[in-house]
Amino acid sequence: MERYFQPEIERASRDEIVRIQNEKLVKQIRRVWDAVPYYRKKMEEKGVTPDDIKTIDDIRKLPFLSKADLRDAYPYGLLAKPLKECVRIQSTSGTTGKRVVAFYTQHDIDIWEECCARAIVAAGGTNEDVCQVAYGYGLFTGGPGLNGGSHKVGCLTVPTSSGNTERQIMFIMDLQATILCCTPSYAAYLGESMKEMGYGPDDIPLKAGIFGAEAWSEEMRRDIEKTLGIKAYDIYGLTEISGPGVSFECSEQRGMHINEDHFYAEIIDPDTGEVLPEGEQGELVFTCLDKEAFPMIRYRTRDICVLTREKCSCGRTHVRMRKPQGRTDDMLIIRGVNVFPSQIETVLLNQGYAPNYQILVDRVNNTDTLEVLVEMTPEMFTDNLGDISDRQSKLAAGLLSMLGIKAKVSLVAPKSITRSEGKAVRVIDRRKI
Ligand code: DLL
Repeated sequence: MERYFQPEIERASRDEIVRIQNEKLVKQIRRVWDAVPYYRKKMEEKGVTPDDIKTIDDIRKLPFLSKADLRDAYPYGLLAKPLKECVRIQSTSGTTGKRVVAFYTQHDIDIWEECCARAIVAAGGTNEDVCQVAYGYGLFTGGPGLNGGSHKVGCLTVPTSSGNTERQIMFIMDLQATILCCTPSYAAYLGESMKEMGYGPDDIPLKAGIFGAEAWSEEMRRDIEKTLGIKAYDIYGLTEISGPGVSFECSEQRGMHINEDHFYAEIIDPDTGEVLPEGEQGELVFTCLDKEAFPMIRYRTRDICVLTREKCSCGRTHVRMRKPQGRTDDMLIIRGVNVFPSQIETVLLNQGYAPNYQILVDRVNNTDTLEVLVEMTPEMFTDNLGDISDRQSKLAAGLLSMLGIKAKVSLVAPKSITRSEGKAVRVIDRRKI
């Protein structure tokens, strides 16, 4: 039976959700106008005042906020509460320039942790579970967010943080952990290590995993589920909007429900800024409806995504987002063709490889080159050059059909590509160096 952490709001009617969103948006915009000169200036430039915002549909009148604004206003320029009311920061490196520093009041931490608790309960978590949190703790939001959510659900929380794989496995086995929270790439690595130590899926006490913070494919999900003997749930979020738990998967595993009583989502055309209709792919934009200290308004995430309001069999009514396909800034343009690392991963996993690969992009004689280093699994490892060459050709053909461009494939020995304990580094683009 499906369980919910906050059933009333998670299953609220559409009308009720819209009523809450209308009310919260009007209040939030008036508050940031009064408290944050940076927002007021941006709104004035767009010719809009709080009086123009009466319902959630009026959100389209508001200016967007981007990473560049965060850089301009660093560190305190977007703070909407006095420092004495703020109790925490979290921070992420971002891909360019200054780090993002996000601020929280106690209220902000409470709603963030509640969102993570919703995710844990959706993955089957109860106060009988032992929940091992192997996301990094500290400035990264993964550890603190899931840790707080796990407390709220009443799980026995095991705050291992990331790394030290042997110790992770020891705690999973000794404490009989039932829920594992970490990045999908680290989950795959833990699975690989446990298999090597002789643990099969039936020996491993875990029943569910809550994996996010990076793009991962359906094939990778199936792989992890099989090795660890669990159901693997996706969780999404970003530091600017709070951290993990902005959206999460339910038992349906068909998209992540956005906690839209707190975070309002839109999809826009990344080139024109035009809001796109439901079902179309574009850039995801979030507005924090009731966050106090760092209330991002129409923040452009750069994540490429699709929203759907199709009814979900889990009973939750909140809008769902598809797995982000990648980020506008992850997208590689190789010989004029858009390539997402997730597409390459899909081809590799479909041909029986593990998700251990690296994508090398370079420019030789003014032409972009794409090379994919792929680890052979121990079972396929061979020194028969003919076999290796056949495998390489098959992978190259799969990549050509998925991407529409040629890639050089190099098979490498098992364990030769560095494993990651947090977000995996998949792409080395030498064109920028
Ligand atoms: O990664 C927050 C998080 C922690 C989410 C733990 C889930 C679990 P940042 O470091 O600020 O925050 O990175 C945010 O990571 O804009 C996406 O591009 C990417 N991302 C996060 N979750 C997913 C996911 C955390 N489930 C950026 N699938 C976001 C794909 C994801 N990409």
